[in-house]
Amino acid sequence: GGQQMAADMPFNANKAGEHGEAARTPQAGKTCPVPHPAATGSTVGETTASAKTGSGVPPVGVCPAGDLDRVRADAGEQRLTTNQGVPVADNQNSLKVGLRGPTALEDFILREKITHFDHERIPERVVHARGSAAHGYFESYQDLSDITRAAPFAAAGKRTPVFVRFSTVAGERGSADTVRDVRGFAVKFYTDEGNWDLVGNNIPVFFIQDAMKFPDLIHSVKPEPHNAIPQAASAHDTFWDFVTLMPESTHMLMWHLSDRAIPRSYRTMQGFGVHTFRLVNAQGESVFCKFHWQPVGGTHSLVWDEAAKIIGADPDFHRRDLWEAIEAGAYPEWELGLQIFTEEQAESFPFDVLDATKLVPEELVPVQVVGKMTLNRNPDNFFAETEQVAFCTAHIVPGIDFSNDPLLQGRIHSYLDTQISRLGGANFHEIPINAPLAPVHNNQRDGMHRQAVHRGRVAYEPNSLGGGCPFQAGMAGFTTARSQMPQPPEDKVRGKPELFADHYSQARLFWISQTPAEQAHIVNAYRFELSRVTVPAIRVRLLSMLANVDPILAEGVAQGLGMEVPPPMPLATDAPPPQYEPSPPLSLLARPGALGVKTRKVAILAGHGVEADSVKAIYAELLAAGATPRVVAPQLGQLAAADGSRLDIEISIEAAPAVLYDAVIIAGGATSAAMLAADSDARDFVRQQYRHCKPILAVGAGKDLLTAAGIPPAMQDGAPDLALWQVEAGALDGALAAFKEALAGHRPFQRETDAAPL
Ligand code: HDE
Repeated sequence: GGQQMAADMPFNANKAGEHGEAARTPQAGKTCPVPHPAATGSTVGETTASAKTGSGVPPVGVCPAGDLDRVRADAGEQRLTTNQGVPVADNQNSLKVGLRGPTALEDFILREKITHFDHERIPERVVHARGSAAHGYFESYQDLSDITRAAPFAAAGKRTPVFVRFSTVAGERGSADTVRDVRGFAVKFYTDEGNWDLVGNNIPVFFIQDAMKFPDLIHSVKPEPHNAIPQAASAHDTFWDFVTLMPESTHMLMWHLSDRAIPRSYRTMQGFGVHTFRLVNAQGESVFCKFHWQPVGGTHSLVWDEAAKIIGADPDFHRRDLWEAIEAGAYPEWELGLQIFTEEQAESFPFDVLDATKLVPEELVPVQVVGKMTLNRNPDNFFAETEQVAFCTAHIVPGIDFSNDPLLQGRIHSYLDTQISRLGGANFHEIPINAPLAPVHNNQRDGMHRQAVHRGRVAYEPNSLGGGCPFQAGMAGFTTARSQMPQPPEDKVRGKPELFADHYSQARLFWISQTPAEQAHIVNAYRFELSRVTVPAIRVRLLSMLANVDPILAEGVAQGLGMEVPPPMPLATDAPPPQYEPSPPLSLLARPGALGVKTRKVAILAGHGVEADSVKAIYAELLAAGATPRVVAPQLGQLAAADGSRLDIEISIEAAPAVLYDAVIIAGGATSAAMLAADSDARDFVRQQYRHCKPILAVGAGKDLLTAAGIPPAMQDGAPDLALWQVEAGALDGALAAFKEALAGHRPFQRETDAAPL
């Protein structure tokens, strides 16, 4: 049959019919006798990677988000048609007046195809254009109805389908994943009472306090308008010009310049609702709430030199990582934590809870874990789901309410508004990925691309002709939170509350809560970004800002820029600044995570003459532990092992360089080690793994590569703290156990050297 032939033969069998007289009779019609995998029925329970697109229906008892089955299209066993369902005989050639003649205007098949193609793109998101998403579910650990009537928290064990999109902010849709940037963390809950979008970031604070400044912020960070440079980077004049004129951004900048902005994976970042929200119970009583997503896999980041190199080696690094983890059945998980506090408590805090540049320290209000989110299914189609999903902060459900945070208030408008131009009209809620699972009934009608076919003559309320339907839900519907505190009438005013004027205390809190390695990374990141700035006055302004945060920080950055620390920027308030104690949870190293070595990528570097037995043993052990080992060599093909056997090379160094692995094992065998030591790519591989503080295990003669790469001998010899081991093949067990432990944990930053050790 055709499919069999197509699979077996490296050419297109339809080609023969395209030429000369044969063109008058199209080739044989049906060419797909092999049942398509999707046509063979249910794949429930399937957890491993498969040939089909996406990863099927969710394996656990929760309905597919948005009930997508009704719109899933699959061409298996189907004939090709136009958009009007007309069968197409020939999809290779346009209709010509004679074989060598012009194309006929009447070729409606060609015109439909090209016209559709011409309109395939929609505007990308004005921010957060680059992203990746997955389906899953949220499971509540407990019944929270005493504090909120929000449907997902109605009972212990209750599952609510979710669709989650992660993103960078500044880059365009095709930009690289590992740039220094804030990451979006947007969750759409398809609840029984309508959709709730928790549109957060991986950083708990923001650059600005008022929505009025958002277009300015984004215009400053986006590529500069005259030459559209640079792509997806904050390291340029306009960004630093703006933020150094906006001291309220100081706290957020500390996070932005920390390793939070270069995560190892979407799976290893926290998420935050950022703003203060309200939770409301059925009695209308409300409390304030901050939302936290805590990755079960722990918080892990890259180092800058590595992140920058990954931009070249694999621009889809985070997209691929998320996709592969889900296909491998290593479902990413986050626990949802709530910080709950009353209005009275909020009054007593030394900062304003309506100020999005401030966080609520966990020492002040502990995070209470209330449920877990699991992502267990990749989208079937990137455009239909990931691109068309429309998150709106205005999408809240009964039991959730806004606070008066002026940044949040502006967002409530912006998201709905932006979808109208991005998705081409007011009916974007009917696009399958956006459609709620809860039924929709109202008197809104018509508009571009309307899908629903409303019946009856009534499209107004009150009505008697429709029996008064749809009727108001009353107290069963959405109701706003009542404030417990008396609210005096106030004049309209453009301004900010007093406490918004403290711009530095929490920036200092962040700084003093970091480990020395994290502090060094922050200093280096400021140095890098400000070195890219060309206007000296901007650097001076930045230093005067940092002088208000911490003298060591300001001094470190000044040294890196070859400058003196100038006098501090004038403060916006005379009020004595609050003093904070260090808050350990603000360090990335506070969360090692429970993922272990699962999905961690390990390169096994080998050359001809390798000791095949130990490679196979290591490979099997890593695989059994859930890690992803790869035999890496200077080029593809097979290795001739020392024992005469042959070993398949899985990938070449060129195709997958060091930065794409979490650790490296240098295989044993004197000839193999000598071959690698003579190869500059192999030496670079080890040098980078060393410099980026990743575990290194050299088996037997493999240590010769360490020496050739210039790793200091003192560090080579049995230094568990440094996650660097040399062992004989016979004594592998202990070292491999220690290696795996290091692979699961945080990096040994004491090994970090700014320049390569050679
Ligand atoms: Fe957004 N933001 N934002 N933002 N934002 C958008 O909506 C906006 C802010 C965030 O995966 C846009 O659909 C304003 C804070 C995420 O589809 C737009 C203000 C936080 C995403 C918009 C903010 C976010 C967006 C662009 C200040 C963290 C991606 C396309 C008042 C709490 C969602 C779109 C996705 C996207 C406006 C500030 C998170 C234009 C006006 C603070 C994760 O509506």
